Parts: sequence; structure tokens; C-alpha cells
Amino acid sequence: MIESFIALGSNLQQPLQQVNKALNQINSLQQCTLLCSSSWYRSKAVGPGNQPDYINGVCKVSTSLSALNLLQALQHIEQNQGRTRSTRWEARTLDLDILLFGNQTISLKELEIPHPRMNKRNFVLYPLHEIAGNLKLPDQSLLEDRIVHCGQIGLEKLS
Ligand code: ROI
Repeated sequence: MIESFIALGSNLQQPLQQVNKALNQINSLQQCTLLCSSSWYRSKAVGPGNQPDYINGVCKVSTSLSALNLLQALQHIEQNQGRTRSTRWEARTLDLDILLFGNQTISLKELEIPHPRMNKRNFVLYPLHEIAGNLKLPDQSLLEDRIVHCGQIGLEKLS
């Protein structure tokens, strides 16, 4: 079994309901057990253009799936919740990204682990830190050190 962290995000069609539903779907995947999840955070959209705020959070699972099969299962959940993929920065009903997969480093065209942009995104690092404060990344850096470089601007933890 491998422990993996997954980021969840939504900014369309009742985002809080979308991410809660996605968490339930992840929990009911075969070969995948939901271990814990962070609070939800409201975050200002990062990227070009004007978009509604996002709801973001992170969960931790234990899985016997391969990273690619986990990715496939997550894409299936995204599609079930009406995710379309046309342009890169567009608003979305659901985004599920594998952040970490055990201690593995993966560089495939369809999957890069650790997630290549996680270190720049407070809406990923803060919820991740909430559930895995002592986490060491595959390059041996500490999440705690990463988080100090990334302010809390635009991020609000929901109760
Ligand atoms: N901005 C925020 N705040 N949260 C996201 O999950 C998110 N996802 C994206 C882009 C468009 C980069 N911006 C985001 O894919």
C-alpha cells in the first residue's frame, strides 16, 4: 500500500458541494482508502482572467493502485462531475491532482509527481501542511520550509 496526497479544487456549480462529493467518491474507490482530509479553503483564482473563487483542500489516501491507475480513477470522478477540458486556465467544476505518491518521482507526459506547481500554490501547501505538518518531499526538502516562502494572500480557511 502506498500513501498518496490528492488536491481537490472547484470554482463552478456549487464548489463546496462538488469537493465534498468528490471526497465521497474517492472514499468509495476500490483499492483506495481515504485516511484524512484537510479543512476546505476559499481561495482567489490564480492565473489569467477573471474567475470565481475556488474551494480547495487536500486529502490523504492509502492505495494499492498504481499512480497511473489512480490518475485514471480521479479523471473518471472529474468527468462524472461534469469536468470538461478545453483550455488550461479555465474555471472548472472539479480538479483532482495527485500531489505526491509515496516517495516516488514520476515524469511521464500524462503525470508528473511531485505535482510540478504545488510549491508555488498556497491553496495546496496550506491544506497539505494542515494534515501532514512533518512531511518530507521526495527531494528531501521539508514542507515546513516550503510553506514559509508562500504567503497566505487570497486564502481563507473555512470553519
Ligand atoms: N486557483 C485557485 N485558487 N485554486 C485552484 O484550484 C486553481 N486551479 C487552477 C488554476 C486555474 C491555475 N487556478 C486556481 O487550475
